[in-house]
Amino acid sequence: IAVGVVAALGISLWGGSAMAQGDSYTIKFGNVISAGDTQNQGYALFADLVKERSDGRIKVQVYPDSQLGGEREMIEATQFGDIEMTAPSVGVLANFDKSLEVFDFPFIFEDAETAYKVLDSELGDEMLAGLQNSGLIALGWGENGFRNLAMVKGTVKTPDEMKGIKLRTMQVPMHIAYWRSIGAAPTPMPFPEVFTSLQQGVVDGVENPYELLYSAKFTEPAHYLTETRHIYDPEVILISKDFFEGLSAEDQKIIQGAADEMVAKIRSLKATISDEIRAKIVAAGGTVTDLTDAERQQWIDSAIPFYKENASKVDTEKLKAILE
Ligand code: EAX
Repeated sequence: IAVGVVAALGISLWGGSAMAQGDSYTIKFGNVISAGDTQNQGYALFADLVKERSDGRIKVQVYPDSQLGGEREMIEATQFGDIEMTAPSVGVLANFDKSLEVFDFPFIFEDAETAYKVLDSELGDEMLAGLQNSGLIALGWGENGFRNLAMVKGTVKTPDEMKGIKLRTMQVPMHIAYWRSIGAAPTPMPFPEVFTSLQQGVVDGVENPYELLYSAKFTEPAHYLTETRHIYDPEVILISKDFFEGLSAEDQKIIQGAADEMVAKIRSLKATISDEIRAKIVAAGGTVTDLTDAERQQWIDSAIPFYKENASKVDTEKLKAILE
């Protein structure tokens, strides 16, 4: 999303700044991701670029590791301007803007390249722009990645084996509906509660990209992993709308430009991290199981009843456009 798009979205770049040209200020950027993970490497680049290009006037203070709370809480805090920025999973954000629910359909993207085609299209831009109605400006699509299963008691290979399994999910209605549709017992909770829930046996498993499973230490209790790649999870880089619109045009350009570079960096880091972390999980004693083609097909087929039930409940035009 270039500055041109920001302008096209009708954001006033020139008038009525609450923040005068040349002011110094701090942007608080909260996230649940571990410090040092690829996302936070991207956020750190963003902070550096913004500082450098504003000659030190604009400081971005990143708070990783759920220091400022869970994702829903931080989205609300950003809406109200208690913090300026956050970058939640798209599914959690879909609670605030239902048009994003189309990304919560399992197996909709086969690989990241296909996902990028959609995210970087007019459709993707439109979805980001729609967040203005929720008091948020989306600076771009971040990336969490493909989500895989991690179980405590043993490997799950087929969707049938999910019957009765208590699986921690995000607080995402479409995810909950899918897992329920295959007979699992989805247990939604915010990210900061997951580790303890796994340890205490409140849930039997969790699903997340390898990088987060590992850095959040979920793979210690849940070390039976299966590469299901059931959901591609883009994150959205958000900044408070009131705050952003109060900035000078110059500062808006600095922030948007740095965000564009952050997104590019995150994508390039994500291209290899999954395999690197997978190897680390195995080295640490975890079991990682690939699906055979036939098993993968069983997973894809398992989602058909869910699609039938839910395709008409979401933004059907957008869903169709993505599927095409
Ligand atoms: O956005 O809650 C989750 O499982 C997410 O993957 C995490 O918060 C990163």
